[in-house]
Amino acid sequence: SSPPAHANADWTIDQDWAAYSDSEHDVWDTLFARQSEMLPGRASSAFLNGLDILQLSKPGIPDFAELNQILMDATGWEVVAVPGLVPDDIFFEHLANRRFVSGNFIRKPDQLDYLQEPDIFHDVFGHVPMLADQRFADYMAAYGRGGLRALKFGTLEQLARLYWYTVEFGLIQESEGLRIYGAGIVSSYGESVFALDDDSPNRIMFDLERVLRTQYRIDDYQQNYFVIPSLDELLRVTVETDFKPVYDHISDMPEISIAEIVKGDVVLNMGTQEYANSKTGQATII
Ligand code: HBI
Ligand code: FE
Repeated sequence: SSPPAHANADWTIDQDWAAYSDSEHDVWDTLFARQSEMLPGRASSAFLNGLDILQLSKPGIPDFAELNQILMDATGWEVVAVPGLVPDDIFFEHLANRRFVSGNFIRKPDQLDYLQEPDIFHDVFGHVPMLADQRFADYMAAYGRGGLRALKFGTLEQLARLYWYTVEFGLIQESEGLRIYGAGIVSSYGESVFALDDDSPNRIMFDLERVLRTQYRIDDYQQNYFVIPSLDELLRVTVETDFKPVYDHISDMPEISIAEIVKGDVVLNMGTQEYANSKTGQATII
């Protein structure tokens, strides 16, 4: 498909920051206050550092020109405005070139908890703080390059699961405890609590092949979350792995459904806060 008439060939548009109304800035401030209050002790240190470095606590919707001065210096990334969802090839091309696309619109006051397309609060509050971390910044650019390859191989469905279970809904094991870093969680009031505290979902140690085989749900909180041991490890695994042989290897394996535990999974026991092999029960040191 081709970009709307007011957009550039790469689907970017002017953020037009001066056009936001007072009530739109108020929606940002309301969402910001609610999320930032609960995130200490829940969000990863990388995310909280990013909020701080990027000065996102300033009132009102961030002005990308200002934000980009800091972000560029930190990791070489910039945020560009788009009208909404963009085609996959355009999305990956931007990521590979260290441009994160953000919707320039904000949800209405009666949609604080639910919206269909990612708005500026999800995109900027949820995603951009992590892009101030060098390891995550490099991971996202590598993901963009991987996306362009996946389009050629016809394996976008598999690769999109990696984005879903890390960038959108990832958990990280820090020395102080389990933390959230996925944008879909940190930008959601309900899921920020559910993902860490609720007894029902599984928290499974990240395994690349396992994640690429796992379906996901877009209609409700996740039932399976994947836990990375560190951002260094996430970056290492993804840049050191040639995904083509992995796609080939899993092509005739069954997909894994949204709430399933399979042989080999290392799962967090919420009672003991220890990880154990799901079948043998043997404890795992991480
Ligand atoms: N466009 N604006 C926008 N934001 C996204 O997160 C996005 C997109 N287009 C495609 C896309 N995501 C997905 O197809 C990829 O995650 C695979
Ligand atoms: Fe997102």
